[in-house]
Amino acid sequence: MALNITQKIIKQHLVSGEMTAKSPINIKMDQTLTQDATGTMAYLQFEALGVPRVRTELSVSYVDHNTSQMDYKNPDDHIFLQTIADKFGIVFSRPGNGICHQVHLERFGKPGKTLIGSDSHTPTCGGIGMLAIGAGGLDVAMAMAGQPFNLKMPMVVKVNLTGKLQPWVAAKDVILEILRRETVKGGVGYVYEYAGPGIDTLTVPERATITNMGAELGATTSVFPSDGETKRFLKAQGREADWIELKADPDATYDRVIDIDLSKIEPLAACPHMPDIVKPISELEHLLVDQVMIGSCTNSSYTDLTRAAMILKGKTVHPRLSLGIAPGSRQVLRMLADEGKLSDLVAAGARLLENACGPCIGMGFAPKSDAIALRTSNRNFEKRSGTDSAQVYLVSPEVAAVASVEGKFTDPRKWGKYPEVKMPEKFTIDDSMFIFPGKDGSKVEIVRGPNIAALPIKEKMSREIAAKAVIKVGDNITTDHIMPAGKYLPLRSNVPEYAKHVFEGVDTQFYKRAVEMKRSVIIGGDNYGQGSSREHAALCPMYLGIEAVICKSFARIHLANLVNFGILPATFKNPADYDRIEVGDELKINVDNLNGELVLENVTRGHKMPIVHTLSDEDMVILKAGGRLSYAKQQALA
Ligand code: MIC
Ligand code: SF4
Repeated sequence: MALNITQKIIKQHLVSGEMTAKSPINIKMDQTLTQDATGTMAYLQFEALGVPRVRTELSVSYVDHNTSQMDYKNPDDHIFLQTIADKFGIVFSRPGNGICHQVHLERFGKPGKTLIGSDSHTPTCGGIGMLAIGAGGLDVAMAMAGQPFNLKMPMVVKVNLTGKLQPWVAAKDVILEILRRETVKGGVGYVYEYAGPGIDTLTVPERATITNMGAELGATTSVFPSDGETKRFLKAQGREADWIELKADPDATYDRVIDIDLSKIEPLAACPHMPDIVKPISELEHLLVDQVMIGSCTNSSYTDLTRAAMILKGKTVHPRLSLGIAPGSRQVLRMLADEGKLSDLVAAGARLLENACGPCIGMGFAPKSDAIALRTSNRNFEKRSGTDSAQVYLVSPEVAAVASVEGKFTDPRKWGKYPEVKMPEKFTIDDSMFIFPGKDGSKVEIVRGPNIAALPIKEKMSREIAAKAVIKVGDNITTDHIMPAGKYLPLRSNVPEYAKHVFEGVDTQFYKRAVEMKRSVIIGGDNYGQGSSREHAALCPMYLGIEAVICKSFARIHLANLVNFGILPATFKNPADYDRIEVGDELKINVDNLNGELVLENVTRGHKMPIVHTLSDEDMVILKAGGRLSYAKQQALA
């Protein structure tokens, strides 16, 4: 049977299940990655599983989110991560080495392999033909323990690329065009697989920008073929031996096809506050710009920053704005420095930020009140930048660089000659900031500072959920709404403290109310939990006594995280029933038989409404046990 790339990789890694759309499958994960903000929990969970050593081909622990070190909390996390990596056989990427997705693409990703990462932008490595999936930390911990990853067999969209990008039009504009068409929830349940002659015109970093931001579609992942261009990239990284050819069979079939003529795309921006509110730059030229940031895992490659340097060379950033640059990795930073491009950027007035996530997740470089900020990152959710009233637009490095000189949105096609950047034949290779684990970790002491709190675990699910509606929210609620990051990010290893900030930006009384109610239920709209993989958006609500989330529809990773932490995720069978519940209403759900018909009773208003779920048999057992960790422990004991 003819197969597409997604099916080929899944087939090679299938442990159990039927490869028919939407049926539950288990696949073997070759590699894992974590970053520090989700990693501390993932490793505490791994430790709780009692497995002496990781059972993957490769596991890497990156430090890139919490790097500001305003007090002991971040460095405590770092040393915990470093020692636990050594103990369990994990490669540790030291702070200063770069953003996990950029570094993994450069140094470790392999075509045809599977990767699970505790960060939603793990699909970046789809740019070199990996099946790379973002998940909660607990799913990554299970994969490190050698357990297969459980997911629904995805449907596959063929994105048929033809033509060639015009000068000043970038890979970022391609994914923005796809987001404009498909929306932030259009990709749920799908893999976006790139095909067609247009592929030959895109370099690996460009492909990685596209697969990175495929996360914003809600997709399971995105993947490009592994071809001659992939081989050139791996060769330039000194890793030619990691290359294999990978392409879809000529008569492979897909569930859906979208056609994109690259030559027709124009420079675009995602407007506040969603990545799918996309407009051409030419329609935004009346807007003055107060801040520009070039960086993040979407657009911080050598080619991105080199092009920005070429645009800015000999110019000065406009007096009304501040330009921050954050190269994606130490490799990128060193090459820019060695080639004099860093000097060009700094001479133009760019402020050099650390090669880490930084402003993307609201860690520094916040815009001023009401600012219009142009960023090359992937998410412009309200308040994420750290400034509640800021208006963040997502753009390509080209648009960002031109705007930083002009002080306003400017269609870059007016700027003159397009700076062509050649892909290097050899990247600067220096793996000295990785710590490779010793052969035997049994003697290694794990260092735990006071910021590493114990892991909360839920008790078994009772036969009936009797709880109050604690909050009612609308559509497209992101995990940034549920569990704000930014200034609270250092609390990731301390659930009792972090839980005080659940839903803070939406409703300042949430925490108080949840504590008073003891047991409660969240009512949501469509695409509840979109965005990041942060399991704290389930773990902290679980800690506050949330028993169920009932909404119109869920985002994939968040749904899995709710199950992992023993919270029932269900949807209204009749979406109009959403209107029949208000905050404070007393609710009951008989969950004795999760397999049967579930009814949500609004005791306060005297309504009964059917609710449904998409849980697999295994998910149901996990929920009953009080979450995946409780389940794994109970199994281990048995
Ligand atoms: C993000 O971009 O929102 C993050 C911060 O990288 C998250 C992970 C986290 O919350 O730690 C993600 O994308 O999964
Ligand atoms: Fe870091 Fe931003 Fe990428 Fe998340 S999206 S991994 S915060 S750079």
